[in-house]
Amino acid sequence: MSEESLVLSTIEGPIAILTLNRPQALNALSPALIDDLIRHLEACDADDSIRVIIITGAGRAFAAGADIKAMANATPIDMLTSGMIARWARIAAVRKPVIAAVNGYALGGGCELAMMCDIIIASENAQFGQPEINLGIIPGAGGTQRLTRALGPYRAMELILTGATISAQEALTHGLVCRVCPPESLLDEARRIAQTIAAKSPLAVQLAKEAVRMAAETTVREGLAIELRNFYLLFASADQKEGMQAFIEKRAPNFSGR
Ligand code: CO8
Repeated sequence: MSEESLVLSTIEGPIAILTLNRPQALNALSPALIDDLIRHLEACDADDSIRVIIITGAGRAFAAGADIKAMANATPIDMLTSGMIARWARIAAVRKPVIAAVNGYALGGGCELAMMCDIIIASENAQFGQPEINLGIIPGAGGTQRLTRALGPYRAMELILTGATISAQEALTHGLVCRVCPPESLLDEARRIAQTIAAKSPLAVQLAKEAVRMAAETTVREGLAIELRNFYLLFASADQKEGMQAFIEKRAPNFSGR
């Protein structure tokens, strides 16, 4: 683990823990930090030994947003040509499951980053919101779409227009997060979920992730078509044969990812 890095990477067997590491700036997502995060995510995606990725933040924030200081004097052409926002799509394109362990503020781009992950768990002191309106802008990395799908149009509209934040508990009530824990057990809880997923067939996990994503991003008809295609496809895998044979033989399956 390199201490100077903007993103610290710890590998624990099949689990990679990526820690956003600019605590003095509440992990504000500078272009360099985002680049580093994408580099780590894509390396994990390409590494067969890693099955689940956890993203968390160092210090008292998950991420307090895109780096305001890096954007303050930007022109629209700077924003466009730097690819500053476009490259965020590579975070959402990771094929392996990504768990956001939100340890504090998840605001603006930080909330959008959490929502690009597949599962969000939060510590009791976490806060979520899209406060861009306070800066004279609007969310630009998916906040208007993903928060609206998570909270419903009326609560999301209120948050996005007022810049207010919600607590971890409210996020839990709305289904934005699936678990709230004391800060000291947040990472262990993320590890527990990750270990459970890591024991499944990685092929089934990836194809399930793709199909569930379709539910949030396309029509039911398109989603059903992808679900069915992925369902059929898994019958070509050794893991499907192993999973069903293990059930019949009353033993634990040993999934190979083939
Ligand atoms: N960008 C840059 N620096 C930040 C950011 C940020 N988003 N958030 C906090 N910091 C810095 C502060 O400037 C401060 O630095 P310094 O010590 O040098 O003055 C340090 O972090 C600590 O912050 P505070 O002193 O403000 O800490 P407080 O506990 O008083 O307040 C808050 C915590 C409430 C979280 C406060 O820091 C805050 O409001 N932060 C900004 C939140 C925000 O507006 N986020 C949205 C940013 S815009 C955005 O995300 C758009 C995304 C668009 C897509 C991506 C495009 C690339």
